[in-house]
Amino acid sequence: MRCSLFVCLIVGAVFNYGAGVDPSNFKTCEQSSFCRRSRKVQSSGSKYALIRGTLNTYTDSVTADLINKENHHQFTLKLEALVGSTFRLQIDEKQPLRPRYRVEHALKGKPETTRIRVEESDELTITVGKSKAVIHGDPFRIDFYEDDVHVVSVNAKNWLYFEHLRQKAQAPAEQAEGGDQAHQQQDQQDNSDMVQPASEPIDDPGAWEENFKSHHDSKPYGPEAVALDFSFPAAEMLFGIPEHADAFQLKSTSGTEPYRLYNLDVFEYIVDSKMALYGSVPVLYAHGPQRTAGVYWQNSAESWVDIYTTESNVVSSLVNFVSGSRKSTPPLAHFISESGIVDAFIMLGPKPMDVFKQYAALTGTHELPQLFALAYHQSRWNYNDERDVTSVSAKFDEYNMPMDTMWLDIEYTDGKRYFTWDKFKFPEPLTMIKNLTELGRHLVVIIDPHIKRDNAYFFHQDCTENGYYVKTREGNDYEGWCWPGSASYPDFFNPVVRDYYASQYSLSKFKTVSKDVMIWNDMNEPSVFNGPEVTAPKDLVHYGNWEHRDVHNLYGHMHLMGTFAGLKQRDPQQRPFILTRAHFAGSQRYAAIWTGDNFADWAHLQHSIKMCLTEAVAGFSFCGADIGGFFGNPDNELLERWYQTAAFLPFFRAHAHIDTKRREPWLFPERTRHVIKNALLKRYSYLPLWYTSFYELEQTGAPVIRPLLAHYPVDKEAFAIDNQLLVQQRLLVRPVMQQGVSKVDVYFPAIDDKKNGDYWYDADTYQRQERVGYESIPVTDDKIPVFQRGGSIVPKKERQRRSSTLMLNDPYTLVICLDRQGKAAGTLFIDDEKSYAYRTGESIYVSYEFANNQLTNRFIGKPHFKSDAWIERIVIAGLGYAPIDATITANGITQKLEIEQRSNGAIVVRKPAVKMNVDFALKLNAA
Ligand code: NBV
Repeated sequence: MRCSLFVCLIVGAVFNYGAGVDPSNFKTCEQSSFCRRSRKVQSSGSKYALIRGTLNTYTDSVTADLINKENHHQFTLKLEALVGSTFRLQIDEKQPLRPRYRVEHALKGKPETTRIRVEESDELTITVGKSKAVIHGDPFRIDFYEDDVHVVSVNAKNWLYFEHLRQKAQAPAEQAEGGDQAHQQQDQQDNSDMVQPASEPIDDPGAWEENFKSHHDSKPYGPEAVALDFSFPAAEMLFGIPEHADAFQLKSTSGTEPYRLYNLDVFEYIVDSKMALYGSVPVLYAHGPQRTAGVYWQNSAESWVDIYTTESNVVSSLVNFVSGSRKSTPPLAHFISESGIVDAFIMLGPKPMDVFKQYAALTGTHELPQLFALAYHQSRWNYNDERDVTSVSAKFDEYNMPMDTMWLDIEYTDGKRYFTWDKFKFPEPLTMIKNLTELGRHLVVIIDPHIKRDNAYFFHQDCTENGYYVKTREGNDYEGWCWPGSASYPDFFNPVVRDYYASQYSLSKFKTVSKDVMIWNDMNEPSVFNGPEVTAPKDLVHYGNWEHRDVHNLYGHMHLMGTFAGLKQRDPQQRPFILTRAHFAGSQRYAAIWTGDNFADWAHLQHSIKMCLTEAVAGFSFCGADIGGFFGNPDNELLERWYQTAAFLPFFRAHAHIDTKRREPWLFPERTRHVIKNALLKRYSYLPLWYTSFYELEQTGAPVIRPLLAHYPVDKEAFAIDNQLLVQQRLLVRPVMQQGVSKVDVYFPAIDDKKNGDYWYDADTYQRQERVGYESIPVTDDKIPVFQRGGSIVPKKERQRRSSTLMLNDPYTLVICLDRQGKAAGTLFIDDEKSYAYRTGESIYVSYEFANNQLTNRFIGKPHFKSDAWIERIVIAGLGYAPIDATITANGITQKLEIEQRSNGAIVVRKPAVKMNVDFALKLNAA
């Protein structure tokens, strides 16, 4: 590892290289005072009630006051109805000593509200279309119904826990000195007209200050946790709340640690763990055969989530069904956050895809990426110099392997001063970049948020002079340690700092890159080597006088907002590509993510699928994992399998630690090279499908990769499957993620409870699977099971090129796999693959339909884009007979086309040669 002696010492001490994560460097719930306090409520319950007579009804919401019957503290409650079967519940203190933080910038905009109908009896019933919320006053609880089915309850367990802000009961010595009083007094001045609640001590040694290892948290505002339980009577399993290196289905946390949401740089993270990782997306889904619902807990402070589900919920409900008894306790989630308010969005589905879209309607989607971003990326820490970059790029050509993007990690900079280059290793960056872009390739460079405290560094000078850094409690610039040595952290919460930061990306300032260079934001949790839990102290102060405690999980998100704005300003025509490690709800609007510093072993390969599936349903379809594993050296087989797996995850990048052996594909024996090359070619052949899927994600919020339950919601066997994934509803992929296997079990899901299923066609051989359930599928080193759903049409491009940008005008292949009725349908999106022109109609969006032996196309909107591409071949599987030829009618001309037979009864219609923006009908002719 290359670092200065001092940084190395700190890094070594914190990270303990080579040993895997040391969990004792990170807090448990018991070590985190707000978590242990809030969790205690699980045994005692708490007592909140609505105050009669405080109800106010508006066209789209109701408000009322809530009281804690034990200490008489009052709160305001607001329940708002949003368009799309979603309610928003907000609870805040009625008269807080200082305002409590409300998350900003996570939602894509102000959610659209809708008109409600209110009926008051013993309860308060709020109805919107098929959705209904019933508020019970004492004890306080809200039940949510969709189509009269009870799907979510809030506070059914009475675990609502809201620590009101209070004054510290002072020790006599402290009173004399002033102590924390100064801070509080200043805050209280703003609220001097409010009634101050009495000081009320909380019996917890960590309430007013907390120590962890050698770190002290001064906690000037004392205890301020919020917690609430959500139960899901119609569900059998829970999933969501990334980022954890764990299974797709959430496990019960009873008697163990809750899942933790706190953006952290966890070195050599372990799998099957509920420990926090780099991102925090507090959205959770509850699924059962008839209903899916979700909760987005909008809070950016450190949070923990307890899950109560009998893992055997699926089994136990079967037992209950047979025995005639009622279902066991419904799955339950208990969200616990250190500060902020209760701000929960309750999404009522009713189906999985509905609820994913409801979440996307709140927090947005990734923009359609440039096509190159969906192709293959070649990275390592580090490509040493210009020659290295140029020669790696040339080697891909020499070995006829496609590659779109080269990446440069931190060593390209001048001493980890971002926006600068190491002039010895990279004397002519613009020439190097031009050499790449002339081949249709791109470059991505890393820009981290820690800023070297070097008085000769312009960025540091600007931030110091203008007060742009995050501050300590005393008002000084916070100083931590990271790659550059002593470093400070821009306060991206300040819009002026974001503007300054964005402007650094302009080509007039960052002169040594071109507009084709894209950005990788790493270490933005933020990672602070000598900070508590390798991050920033919670009592730092941000813009608006908010503590870091309140906004920690949003820091990376705010960093991304600056980068995204910068790239847009730099070139308003071009869609930015940004990769980020830290993320929060809504960060998907700005960046793709990857799963961080994984390990070269089979377990981490398996977790790449589990983790990206969870991220995808939480808004982050654009997800991938370092191919080969960041740490360690994969053997040939693991690397081959990793490429094959990653080719079916949206973000497709090889990356490795600086201390690992070089592992570019040509450094491996011929057979491994061959397998890797095939995986790359397979990925490139499916680029039109990936691209169309991302367009549809942007339009509808439908995730690009999906768990089986997304489309097979009644099949209980499929609920927890996380070693298979769907690409849209078109492909089913079951990567090989174990060593030395010659067959794997693939699960073919049922579409109903009578065990009917889809047809599935092997994507290479067209061999058809007709049965529901597990099938043992043979694999070779060069093959993983990929099936196309009967009933779908998949657009492909099968010509081999050195990069995706050179494929723009290449012809298309349409692969049509027929369902039981001999029908199929599928869409294709085409534009310039780069600019925003598609937003003003410069595109072709076409739906293909096959029925009655005929293929037709239908344009969705006008096909305005001028494409030179055309349809080169049409493959049809599942016809059940051999047509002799086909006729195509386009532009008023009818022509005969040849047909070729393939294996397993598939046929190929050769050279329809019809342009992509032309209406046509193609008919198969039987003998
Ligand atoms: O910038 C160096 C690495 C990077 O290669 C990796 O992908 C990031 O996750 N970075 C973390 C910092 C050091 C990790 C030990």
